[in-house]
Amino acid sequence: LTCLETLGINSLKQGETFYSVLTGNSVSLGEGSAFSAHSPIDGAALSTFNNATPAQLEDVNAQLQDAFKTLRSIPAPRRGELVRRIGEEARKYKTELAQVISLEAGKILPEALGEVQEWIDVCDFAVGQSRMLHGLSIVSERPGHRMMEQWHPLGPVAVITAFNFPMAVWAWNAMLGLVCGDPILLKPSEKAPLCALAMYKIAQNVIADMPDIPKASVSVMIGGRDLGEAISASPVFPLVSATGSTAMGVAVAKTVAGRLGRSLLELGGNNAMIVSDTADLDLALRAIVFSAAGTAGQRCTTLRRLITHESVVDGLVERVAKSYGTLRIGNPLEDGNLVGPLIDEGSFARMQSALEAAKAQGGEIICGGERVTEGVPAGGFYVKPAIVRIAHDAPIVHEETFAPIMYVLTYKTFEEAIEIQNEVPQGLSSAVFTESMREAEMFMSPDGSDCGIANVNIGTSGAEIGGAFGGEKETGGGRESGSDAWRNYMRRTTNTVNYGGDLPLAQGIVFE
Ligand code: UN1
Repeated sequence: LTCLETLGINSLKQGETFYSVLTGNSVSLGEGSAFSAHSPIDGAALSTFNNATPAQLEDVNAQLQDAFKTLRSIPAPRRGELVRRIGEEARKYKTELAQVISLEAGKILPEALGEVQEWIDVCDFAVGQSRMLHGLSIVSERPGHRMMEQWHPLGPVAVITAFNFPMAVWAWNAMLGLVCGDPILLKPSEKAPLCALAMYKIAQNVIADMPDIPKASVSVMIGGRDLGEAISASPVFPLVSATGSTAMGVAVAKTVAGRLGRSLLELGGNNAMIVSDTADLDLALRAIVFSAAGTAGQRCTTLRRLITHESVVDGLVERVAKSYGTLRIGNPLEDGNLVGPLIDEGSFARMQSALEAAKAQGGEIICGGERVTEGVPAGGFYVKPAIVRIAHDAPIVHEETFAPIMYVLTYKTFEEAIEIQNEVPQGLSSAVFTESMREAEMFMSPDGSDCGIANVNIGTSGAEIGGAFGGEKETGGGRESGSDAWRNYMRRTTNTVNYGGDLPLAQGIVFE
């Protein structure tokens, strides 16, 4: 727990209760009910908070609006300098930050370090972007006229995150949002509030040395569902970016749409990999094990459906099961462990009922699913990753269970494989393993995968930050992180300028 000390998180409390409302200008305790966040490693209580209430949002909103008035006219490269320095701080404290992720989310340290690296990477990306917020120059149909686009800061942005990527998802939104000129209010998962305090500390340390940057540009409110609802309903936020379950996303989307705000959603995945009869199976094996068992199956990009050609399925499943047998399961902070705990007991219970449902629907459990209690810290919910052979259209296969269960399905023709891949309501990530150029191209074509991410000879998880991240259908349609995702955080104006001495009307209209 020295990481909490080193990062200065322990200074953010009154007695034993951590602050829930932090705006840079002030910190205060929540005024709602108390809750404790527990470490999934051993179930021990890590921190105590009081929920911030919707009433407390009012003062924060006023601070965010004030911050916006200043931030929007600070030159974007200067805002890039802010993000550059935040990236340097994150580099300096990479290990400690990763330890906080491991403590709260149960992620093994190498993957937690990878998550902090995503934050650092997106800082670098955003710094460059801060000098590239450009719009188009457009020819006008009228003499003596020209047209152009400008991208302006949008306003305060609310970022609602999930427990499983407590730092990276905030960073995708916040680092880009800041260079775009938007103050960022984070409402983190109540399962990972210390990660939020760590990020707040890092950013506020930088802001302390940059007096021109309004402090509330990086704010945090830790609270429950009622706070999320109040944020979604508040016209202060032209954009609400939310990551989590589809049910949560639908609730946010409805409320935000009700006031004609924008939502940026990154919701459930039910990601599949097609393994063709031409595939390099050694490569596929490694990708399957990382994507399906890594992070204990708790990534939105986790591989959940393995769609295998019927001629290679038996051998492949045997090799995956054998490899699962060698995976070290245990304390995520200990060297050599590759699978940490599930986030909590509820998650374990949902995994067990999914496995029961799979059996009832004709599935055969090839291996795994059971709780591990030996050689792991008591009080944590450690499980063996499960492999289930089942029909592609069994109802449970079409649901996302946030745990390490991989359903193995078979196909005969490649067209059938793509149909199976696309038949679920979610549309985040997908992959094909094939040595056939035709299959690879077909998979990426308009007739292929309907997901936001479609990989060839790479697993479904572990995307780089440079691409646009997100997916279709129940995944919510948002795209975050790289490519042109910065545009989410800005508003576009179209300017038509008349430098002539006449006033010709568009469309040739004569009005005299
Ligand atoms: C998530 O699980 O919410 O592609 C994000 C990946 C990571 C991000 C996952 N870069 O697996």
